[in-house]
Amino acid sequence: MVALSPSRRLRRTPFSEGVEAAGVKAYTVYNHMLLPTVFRSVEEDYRHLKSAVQVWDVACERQVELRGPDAGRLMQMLTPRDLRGVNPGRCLYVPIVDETGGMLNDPVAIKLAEDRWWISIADSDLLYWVKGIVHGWRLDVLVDEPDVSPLAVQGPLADDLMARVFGDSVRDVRFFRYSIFDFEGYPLVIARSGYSKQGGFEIYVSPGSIGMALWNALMAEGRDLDVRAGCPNLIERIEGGLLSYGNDMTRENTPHECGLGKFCDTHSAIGCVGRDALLRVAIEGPVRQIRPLEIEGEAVPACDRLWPVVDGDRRVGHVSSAAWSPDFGTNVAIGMVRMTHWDPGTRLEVETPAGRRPVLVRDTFWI
Ligand code: THG
Repeated sequence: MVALSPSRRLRRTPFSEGVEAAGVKAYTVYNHMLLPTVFRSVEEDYRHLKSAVQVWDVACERQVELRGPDAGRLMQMLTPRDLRGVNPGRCLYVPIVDETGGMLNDPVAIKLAEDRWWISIADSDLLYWVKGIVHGWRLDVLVDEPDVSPLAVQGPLADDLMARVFGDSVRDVRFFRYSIFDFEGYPLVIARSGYSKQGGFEIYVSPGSIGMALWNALMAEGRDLDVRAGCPNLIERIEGGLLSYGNDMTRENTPHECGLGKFCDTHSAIGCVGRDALLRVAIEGPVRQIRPLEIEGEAVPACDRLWPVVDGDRRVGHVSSAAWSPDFGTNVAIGMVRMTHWDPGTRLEVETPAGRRPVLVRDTFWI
């Protein structure tokens, strides 16, 4: 690969200076912002994530803030997940769909107050969809992108590191809940969440001007824990079945095809965009769905386009993400498979750039 040309469109983050000092080796672009993908090597980063603690610049998880009397009504229009009974202090993984039931984003929604939400978005320009709905329905709510930059602390030693910086009470934050903690006089939202299965926190750093002070404090306090700069790890996220919008799903897919039916309460989500379309697909059930797939043979190259999954000469699905897993000694993959071929144990083939390989449909992800 070649270098990325800096420009105003390709946004840096409040932590970019720390990321560069830590020796970042590769970036991707996510929500028009830099997102590190490799520090030492994907495999070395993976090993370290599973054994120590890492600090991740995930500022690219931009917030769409909803503020005003109609914020709650708008949030429920945006997702088929039932939000009644949700109180401030909660984070929720919510599918966002268009009027056809097609996935627009799969963010984490944070309820800050009855009249205030953050939508912590995956890689699509959700702000424009939200502003369009507000304008079309004449809702009384302000929508914008605040100066909030998530910093994730992930790994088995995350609690120990966070307790040193924020005090022991940070250990009491429960999964997908948040509390407010002070850093140098600034109140910060800290949630137990993050894009790994190793456990940890996400700090919603605001304002960005304190970003490097917090980054440096975490690095200094974690020295003896072997804290390192890290980033979402391809191998670990596939093992854990964490989906990537734009890779594993797009507007072509319904939440049910993505295995996100458990986050849809389409009957009770009155007023949500796409409800009629989803009621139909919820009754019928999807005819293809995301599955964990094991690709046999040597390590496969990076999956930067869909790899056809075939039964003989018939295309029955595709692989969208794949990586060699050192822990499981096989290529782990995420794909979409037609219902005629999706039963666990089904043996198919996948057309990779390294040739045709046997592929096994699994029951569950690896972790
Ligand atoms: N954290 C925050 N914002 C984000 C992400 C994040 N925005 C972009 C992207 N990640 C959104 N996608 C996901 C995908 C999976 C999860 C969170 C965001 C996730 N899933 C858990 C799982 O599948 O095991 C838990 C889901 C649940 O039980 O509610 O965490 O990571 N702030």
